Amino acid sequence: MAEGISLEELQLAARNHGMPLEALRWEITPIGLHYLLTHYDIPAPDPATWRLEVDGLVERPLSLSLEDLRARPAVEIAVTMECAGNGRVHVEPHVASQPWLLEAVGNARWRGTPVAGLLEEAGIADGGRDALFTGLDRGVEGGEEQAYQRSLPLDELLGGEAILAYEINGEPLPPQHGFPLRLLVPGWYGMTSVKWLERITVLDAPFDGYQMRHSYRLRQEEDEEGEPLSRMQVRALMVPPGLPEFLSRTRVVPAGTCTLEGRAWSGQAEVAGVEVSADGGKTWSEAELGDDSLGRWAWRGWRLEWEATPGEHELCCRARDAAGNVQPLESSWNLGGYANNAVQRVSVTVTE
Ligand SMILES: Nc1nc2c(c(=O)[nH]1)N[C@H]1C(S)=C(S)[C@@H](COP(=O)(O)O)O[C@H]1N2
Ligand SMILES: [Mo]
Repeated sequence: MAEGISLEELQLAARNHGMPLEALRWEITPIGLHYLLTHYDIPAPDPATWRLEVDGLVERPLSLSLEDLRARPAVEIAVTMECAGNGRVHVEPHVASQPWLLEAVGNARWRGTPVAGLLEEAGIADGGRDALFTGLDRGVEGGEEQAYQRSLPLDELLGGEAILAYEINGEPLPPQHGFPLRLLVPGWYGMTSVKWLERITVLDAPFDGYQMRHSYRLRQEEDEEGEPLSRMQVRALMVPPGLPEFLSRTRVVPAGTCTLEGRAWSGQAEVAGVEVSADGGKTWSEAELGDDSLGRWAWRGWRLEWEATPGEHELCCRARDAAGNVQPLESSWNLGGYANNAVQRVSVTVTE
């Protein structure tokens, strides 16, 4: 984080707030504390006239009101969502975009109707392979005027647990989270979960728009095709312990037993464990994992009692998942500064 951020980045950061890390204490993130990321402006659709259109390669195009959607089979799932740019500020050289440190995450209870059921009702016509989700918000990015649009393979949607969500934590979606309806794809980075949905279009190939072709790909160079981002990498975060110093945010902790706690998640496999280091990653101790009562798509709590001795310490936490993925100690660079799941480091001064 050697270089400063620009006024343009500050402009983005002031609109798109993160989840203060002390909010990791809540198993379900209260609505106003969940992170936010909106590329363009927040639209203000009229729920009385708003409709969701389902078209393209379908046997029966659908046009549904919010009431129609609420009358369909409903499920509620706890889902941890993280922006693919979380950790961006820690990659070097600096990538100019929304300057996330580590706070672009939240865990909410989302209620809605399964996407699979809706697509089955519309009926996939011959050649249908992918579904394009179009939001109501428009803007200019990379010189192209566009709606925010992303597609997903039908296999992923028909076999998965994606929902069209109209509630978060028991409330109708607030404007900033996609009112009246958003896609929610558990396990995938946030860009997948299109907000302010107005249309689902079945296509015979992945959509080739800006948010697919240019953004959200792991690339080292502009002219490289790269790999599309999909599922969230494994990550643990901790509640910064003790007291913060106002400006620097460094932590002050009294000597003695200090409970370190946080949450861990992975979109690729279940969380298998979390380790904590008090010496910048040289030695590690296994933390105790909390239960998985919120289900597969939500983060897991963890805790460890740390015997804090006077002096300067660098606390780190690192998660691993059942597929064998482990967080790296160092950040690695890519053009978009995406998917940087290097371990969190918290500087702590322990006082007598
Ligand atoms: N229509 C639309 N959907 C969108 C976006 C957007 O700008 N417009 N941002 C995406 C990105 S990059 C993320 S990380 C998540 C953030 O969701 P949240 O703001 O509800 O936390 O929404 C995704 N869905
Ligand atoms: Mo994002």
